Amino acid sequence: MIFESLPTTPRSEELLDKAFSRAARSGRAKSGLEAQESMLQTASSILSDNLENVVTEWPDFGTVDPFYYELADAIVDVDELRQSLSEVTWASRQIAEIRREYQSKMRKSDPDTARKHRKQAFARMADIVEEIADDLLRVGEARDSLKNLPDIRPNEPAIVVAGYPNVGKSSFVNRVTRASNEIARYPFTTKGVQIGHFERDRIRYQIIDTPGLLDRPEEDRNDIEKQAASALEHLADAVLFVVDASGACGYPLDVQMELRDAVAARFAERDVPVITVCNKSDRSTDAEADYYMSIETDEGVEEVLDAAVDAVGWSPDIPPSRQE
Ligand SMILES: Nc1nc2c(ncn2[C@@H]2O[C@H](COP(=O)(O)OP(=O)(O)OP(=O)(O)O)[C@@H](O)[C@H]2O)c(=O)[nH]1
Ligand SMILES: [Mg+2]
Repeated sequence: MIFESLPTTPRSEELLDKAFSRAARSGRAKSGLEAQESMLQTASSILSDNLENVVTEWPDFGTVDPFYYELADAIVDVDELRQSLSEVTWASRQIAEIRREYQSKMRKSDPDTARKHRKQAFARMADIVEEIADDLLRVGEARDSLKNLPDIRPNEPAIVVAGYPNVGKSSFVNRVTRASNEIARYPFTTKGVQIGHFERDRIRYQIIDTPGLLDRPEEDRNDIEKQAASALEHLADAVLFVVDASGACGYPLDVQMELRDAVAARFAERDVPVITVCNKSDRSTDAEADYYMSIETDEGVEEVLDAAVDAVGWSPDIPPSRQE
């Protein structure tokens, strides 16, 4: 997960406290002009290094995988975040600039004048850091909400399981992934997104159950859900659309098929195959589907999995970076 390694973002007061108290300590170890120079050097490098570090661990949103972009954008406003990151970069450079300016002013000056310059430099640096206080807060909040996102990897093949509630999506994911499941909390759905893994021909597949995201018509979704659905469109290499012909799920089949058509149309734009699977075949098979299965009796389940793997179309002999 690319957001996992993001470091904590300091708040402006914390950063200033740290920089100026270290500077005071380094000044106490010396005297005269040397003390003032050392203080300037210490404070400015703590400030500009820390500000730079805030930015460098973030991925470049201009080139990041679209799945991550959409995902991040569903949770934080990426445009605002990028703006704040560039303000922080600006501040880091300003601090370095101020240091250079006062270093040359202090050169060969007497200790009293040097002290005056050093104080002036500190005041200007503090102004700069205070100016970006809100940006640091915004970056810190974004980092906190993105850091613990579940580990979905855009460079591993992904099979997305979609369909109306109660049709047996979770039962299927549980059945094919056994105990290797992880229920992940995403901020845009009250139910957890479930991510399971299974292996075929040494390739690891992610299988993702998406409650609350692809189980309603597009127009019933709010903006954040739309964004999350869009992230899934970027991620999926194949979609299993599960229907329940028995009606036990509580939704008539024609309504389920309408949603299937809408989902299929959306994914067709990205050339992602959508396979229609009629589940609960122990009760009814009265639906036009590509495959029929029953989680209850285990009939047809392996065939559905094979079909999904085929649809993904990865070859075990090609490295992941060159698949597709
Ligand atoms: N008879 C029968 N019941 C099944 C089958 N598969 C699942 N069920 C039942 O259908 C109900 C719903 O299954 P879930 O797997 O929770 O359905 P879901 O699609 O994940 O539902 P949401 O998480 O609400 O979207 C459960 O009571 C299952 O036991 C099947 O093949 N046959
Ligand atoms: Mg479920």
